[in-house]
Amino acid sequence: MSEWAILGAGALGCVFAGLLRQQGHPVSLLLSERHRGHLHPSLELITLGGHHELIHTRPLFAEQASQLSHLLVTTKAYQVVGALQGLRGLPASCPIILLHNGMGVTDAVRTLFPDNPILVGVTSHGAMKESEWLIRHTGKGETWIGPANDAAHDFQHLCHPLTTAFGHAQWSEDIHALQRQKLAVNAVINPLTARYGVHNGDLLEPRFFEVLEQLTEEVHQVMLRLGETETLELFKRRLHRVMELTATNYSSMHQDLAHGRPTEIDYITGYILGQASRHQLPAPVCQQLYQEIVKRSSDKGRY
Ligand code: KPL
Repeated sequence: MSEWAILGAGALGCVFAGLLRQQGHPVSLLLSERHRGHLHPSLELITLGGHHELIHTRPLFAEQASQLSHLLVTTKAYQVVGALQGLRGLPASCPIILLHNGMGVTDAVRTLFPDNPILVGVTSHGAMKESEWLIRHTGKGETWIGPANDAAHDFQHLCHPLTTAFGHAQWSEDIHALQRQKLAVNAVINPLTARYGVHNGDLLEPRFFEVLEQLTEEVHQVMLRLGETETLELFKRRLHRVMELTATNYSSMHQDLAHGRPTEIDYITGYILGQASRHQLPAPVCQQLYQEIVKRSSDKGRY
């Protein structure tokens, strides 16, 4: 079985490491400098059924990149480029699958690795860190992958091991459309839940009705300009479904802000604002949320 390397030992990366290991794949975790010299502890995964499983992975550091054959990048959006820059020895044959939230990173990765197959992935699995190496899989979701450069067009076969491990993985030639649709959901749920300190499902309460409506419309207007064809009604239905399915989860932005980590605000709300300004669309709610999240992050010294 082929080995998968995971760059980004956050909640989602660790869950994916666990799911791949459960299917017998060797998995290596690319660790950052702060882990050097420390004993590599085992990952403990709390499965959807509540079982605790120890997951054995091979620790690797950037200078060992020449050993990689399949790379899943599960860092936060703002870490992708910096983390990949360290992997100069990556073989040109190694596909790089980018799984971060938000948009605006892929071009830089294409420039860094012009010969590697670059793929974008969109996933709706839920994951949460209980402590550094104790990870909870909080929701089973769908995973879609697709090509982000010419070299990646023949990589449909990667869906097979990923489907077996994750329960679902499908190929999309138009992965950017799916990435955009996920961005639209994140641009509504993430800043609102982070700003108000609530679970995803709480946004369905009447007290959020007005701000939710306004933000949804602003984001939808931008999406239309980006080529999206989904109607406002369908977008609202999709949003509600995500809020219902992830009702008891805290969004990733809520978790980042609550734990004093940097957020992906620039790649989610910031991206929407950039596009709104390019197309001269008003986006006052987006703008206000952006400022509030940035302020809260900087109050915590994280911006
Ligand atoms: O992707 C998510 C995130 O938290 O980043 C959602 C879909 C909002 C689920 O929490």
